[in-house]
Parts: sequence; structure tokens; C-alpha cells
Amino acid sequence: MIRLHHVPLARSLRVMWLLEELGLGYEVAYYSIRDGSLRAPDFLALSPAGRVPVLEHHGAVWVESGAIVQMLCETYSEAGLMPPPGHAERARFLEVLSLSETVGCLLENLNLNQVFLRPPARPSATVVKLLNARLRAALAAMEARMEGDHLLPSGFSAADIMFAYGFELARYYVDLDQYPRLMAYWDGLRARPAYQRAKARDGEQDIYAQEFYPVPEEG
Ligand SMILES: N[C@@H](CCC(=O)N[C@@H](CS)C(=O)NCC(=O)O)C(=O)O
Repeated sequence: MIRLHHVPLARSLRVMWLLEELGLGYEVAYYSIRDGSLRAPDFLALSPAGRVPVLEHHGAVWVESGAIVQMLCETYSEAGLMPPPGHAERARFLEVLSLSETVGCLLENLNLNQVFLRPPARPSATVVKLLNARLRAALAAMEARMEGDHLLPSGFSAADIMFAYGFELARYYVDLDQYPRLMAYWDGLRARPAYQRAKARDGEQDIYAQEFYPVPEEG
């Protein structure tokens, strides 16, 4: 039995997309960041830090999207979505996995400041400005290295799933048109049938209430 514990548009979407690419059957347990369901005792028994994704996979329970993606790619290695140890592209693959969580943490901090803080708390314009600049720098570095249609020269891999998830979310904070190569790359990825199946199961997101969150004015 495979069951994914999922919040729409959260990092668990990475795992959902990969499960679709692998053609695996799976159940989905849905939660919201806003309704306290991630703090319910049954969920905390699976994920003590109260975070998604959680993947129940044939009796084992896994957290951390990067680790789950790596575990699934190893378990279903015949799909060829991860270069194995010793492969020339292995280091780049691992680099993208970590870099994707650098982007993920920047987005998470922007979310905390610009989406989840409740009045009378107010975000620090200076901190938001720094986070936004760091996010743009991370994306610009990827844009500069982008060649071809995928992050690995040999083609589509789970590295694309890990990174493209954050790229999609970055649209809430930065103008993605400044990254034309990444935009073309993203257009190719989102046309994938497995991505479209994942989006069909993703559910209605209740994280963002606006299309775009500009950096607040200082002062
Ligand atoms: N590094 C972890 C981060 C997991 C994480 O923070 N997930 C967010 C959603 S994207 C979450 O569950 N947040 C709930 C909360 O902060 O209460 C991963 O990649 O799985």
C-alpha cells in the first residue's frame, strides 16, 4: 500500500508528480496548513514535526521530499529517473536535490513573512527584500546554466521534479519572465502527462490568496 499525506501545492506535490511518473497506484490523505490538521495527533504520529510530505510505502513511513524522491527512484530504478552512484551525472543530480531545498526554504520564509503572518505582526520589509533577492539569485544561477530541455544532459529526471516545483511557486514572488530559458523548460515539463495527472489530484490550494506578493515598502 502506498499512501501520500498531502497539502495542495505543498512540497508533497513533488512526490505526487513522481508517483505519477512511475505509474504507481497510491492513496492520498489531504490536509491543510490552515485548519490545524497537520497538528492532529494521528498525523503527528507519522510526522513528528508536523510537515508534509509523508509517504507510507509498503509498511514504512518516510518524511522529507528529497529523501522520498531519492528512495522512490532507487526502489523503482528501472524507470531511470535518477543517475546511480558512479554515473557521470550523479553529482549534478545531488546538487539539484539540495539546491531545490535552498529554493524551498527561501519560499517557505517568504510565505511566513508575506502569507502566514497574522496582524498585528508585520513582515520586515528588509528581510523580505533580502529573501526575494536571494530567491532571484538562485533562479538566475539556474537560468545561466540552463541548456536544453532538462537539468541533466541525458534528459528528464527526478531532479526536474524537485527543482521545477519551486520554480512554479516562485511566481508568487518574482517575475518569472526574467528567466526565459527556465520558462521554456517549465513549459515543456508542465506538458508532461504525469504532471497533469498530478495537478488533477493535487486539490484546491488554500495557501495563497493573491496571484503575486510584491516586496513591501520599507518604513
Ligand atoms: N524539507 C522538508 C520540508 C517540509 C515542509 O516544510 N513542508 C511544508 C509544506 S511545503 C509543511 O508541511 N508545512 C507545515 C507547517 O509548517 O506547519 C521537505 O522537503 O519535505
